[in-house]
Amino acid sequence: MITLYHRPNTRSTRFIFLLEELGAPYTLHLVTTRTREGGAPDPANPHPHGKVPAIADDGVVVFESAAIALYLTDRFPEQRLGPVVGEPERGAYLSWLAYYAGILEPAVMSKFMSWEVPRGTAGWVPVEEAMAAVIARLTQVPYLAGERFSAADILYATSFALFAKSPLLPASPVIEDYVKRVVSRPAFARAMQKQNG
Ligand SMILES: N[C@@H](CCC(=O)N[C@@H](CS)C(=O)NCC(=O)O)C(=O)O
Repeated sequence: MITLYHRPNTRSTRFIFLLEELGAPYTLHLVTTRTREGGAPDPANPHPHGKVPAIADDGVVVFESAAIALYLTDRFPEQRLGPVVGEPERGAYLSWLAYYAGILEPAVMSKFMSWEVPRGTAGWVPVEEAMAAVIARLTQVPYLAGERFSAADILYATSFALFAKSPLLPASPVIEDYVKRVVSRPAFARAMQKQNG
């Protein structure tokens, strides 16, 4: 049984989406976190900074979105939501999962905070350059790992959906179509219904 440490309307909601896609047995453990308005981390949350998401799988703790996505798709391979070791698409899958945490999120936050990204020293790039790479990929193939939907798409498309009307991300019909493809999945609707616990 998987326990998802979760606060509604946060990055942990996308893991209800993934768990629903996987048909995995799970329970939600609602926790508090810091927010822009205040709030405090919940001591029950195993994430080292009290952030969500985190999961526990019969005592095995995993935190950070990219790691949780990989752990869960490896743990439930029969649903084919992440290419496994030996499949050629595994390379793209791992790369785009790591890119999400290491480049896309810092790029979006840099723009949000109006930080100039120091070229040549920062490990990430300005958001316009990151989005150009994502758009180039999604122009070649329908999903980040290739022809098949994967957990990487849950991370990216739910983020893009959140920023759909914001000037943080450049407008792109490629991204709009991609978001539609992902959020029209029935598991997304189930996640939205279940996310309040
Ligand atoms: N790098 C983390 C980010 C998680 C994160 O920042 N989650 C927010 C909610 S969307 C949170 O828990 N914030 C509380 C805090 O920063 O203390 C991941 O990708 O899983």
